[in-house]
Amino acid sequence: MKIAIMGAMPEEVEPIVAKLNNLKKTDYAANTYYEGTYNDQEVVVAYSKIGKVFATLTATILIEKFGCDTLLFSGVAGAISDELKIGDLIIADGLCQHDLDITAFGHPFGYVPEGEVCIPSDVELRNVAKEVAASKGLVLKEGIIATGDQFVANAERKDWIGSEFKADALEMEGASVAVVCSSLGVPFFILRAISDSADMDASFNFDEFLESSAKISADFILSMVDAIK
Ligand code: 4EH
Repeated sequence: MKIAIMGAMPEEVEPIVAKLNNLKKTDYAANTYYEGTYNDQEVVVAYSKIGKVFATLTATILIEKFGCDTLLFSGVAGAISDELKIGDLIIADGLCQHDLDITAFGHPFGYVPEGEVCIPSDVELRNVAKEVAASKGLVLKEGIIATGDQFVANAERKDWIGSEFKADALEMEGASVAVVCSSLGVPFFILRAISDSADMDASFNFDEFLESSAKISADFILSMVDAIK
């Protein structure tokens, strides 16, 4: 087994790269990939850069070039659900693209022919996460995560995404990973810690809590690597 661990921003993967042994850096496709071991488990870590296109590229390379057979995403998200506060963890049971719109042809938001509005993540990995959370006494929320190429800092847009997709959190990469992994038959898992509430305070809160929330997510992902192997 070789586990890909992906984030979007440097802050999201640095706490993970810092704990690897036998580190080997490879530059490929205008990005850097970190191969190494965590407690003897082989992993490949990378941050994609922000947004759906870069995330698609990186997820594909982790699988097709580096031979990863499981993908874990770690990062931060904006909360939609009022139950989610800064630092809280959410795992995606499904991912959708809130900015995908061919409704002019009578299709629902988030849908294109031969695709699906909401792509489910791997049930076994979700169960591992629940066991890890229980063993650490941590609360994990499970719900739909909506992805789009927008930093949402607007209560109206956030509420629309919440009602249209029944989403509890939003970010800019998860659904790309879902499309790549489901297409290639690779089990995947998306974890996010809340950095802001996607409202008018979002950019301010994001800057303040990116590092601390990214670390909360990264620590949990490393515990999952231990639990998987
Ligand atoms: O990778 C992008 C980062 C914001 S853009 C998506 N990430 C963080 C999750 C996220 C998010 N996405 C959409 C957290 N809060 C979000 C929100 N809307 N409200 C970025 C951030 N800093 C510098 C440059 N770009």
